[in-house]
Amino acid sequence: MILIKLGGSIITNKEKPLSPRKKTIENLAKSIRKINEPMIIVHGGGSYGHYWSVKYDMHTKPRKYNQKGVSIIKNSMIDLNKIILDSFVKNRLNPYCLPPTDFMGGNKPILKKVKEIEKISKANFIPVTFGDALWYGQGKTYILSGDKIMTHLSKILKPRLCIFALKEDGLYSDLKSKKLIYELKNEKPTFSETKMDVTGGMTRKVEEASNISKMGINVFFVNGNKPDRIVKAIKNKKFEGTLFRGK
Ligand code: IP8
Repeated sequence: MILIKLGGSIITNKEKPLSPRKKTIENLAKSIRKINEPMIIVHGGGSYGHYWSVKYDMHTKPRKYNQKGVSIIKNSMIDLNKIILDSFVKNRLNPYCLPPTDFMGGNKPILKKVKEIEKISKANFIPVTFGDALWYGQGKTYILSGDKIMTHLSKILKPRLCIFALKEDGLYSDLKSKKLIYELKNEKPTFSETKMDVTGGMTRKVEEASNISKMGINVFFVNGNKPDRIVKAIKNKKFEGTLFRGK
């Protein structure tokens, strides 16, 4: 079984509020069709969830946030999720929509529910979940990042590998020359980031990727604009991107 995270910056245009990149989503769906192995898809918030989270000042820390904001963020994620699901259905992928409320209790994954997701994926459905605004308890809510979901699912399901589809080729050792880092083992690169998401952008992604690789699972950062690279990483062919080596 494999886990694929479709980053918000690849499935939406982050420069423009509420703008899905439908052609890219379509291309991703077409490539995903070439994968014949059980998988789970997680997607990010991009110019949907992040746009509203910034507007309503909602973050990953559980707090009593503006309730109208929570509702609007949740609604926007449903809108984005529906676009992904429609594209998947059109490409005969049998998506099975699973909002994170289906397997999260507060900020912890529910073991039994997560194990059920694996069964759903092995029965030829593609479970599709996403980062979201979630109930924490005692009147508090928080933003759960799709990247964090990747770590939760990995810990319980131990996938064969994880893919993060980004809008860049991978991690660069130098932003100016865009020199690609091909492989990392037991090391966390340090880099500066100017534009941050409410969930922590690339810093968060690197954090979760290295957490997952420490579980002995290979994690690939791949350019989602070249979705064949996702297929290559999965099929063990010559791969272009950054590998966080877990084994
Ligand atoms: O883009 C965050 O998910 P991410 C989703 O995976 C929201 O960090 C609601 C901002």
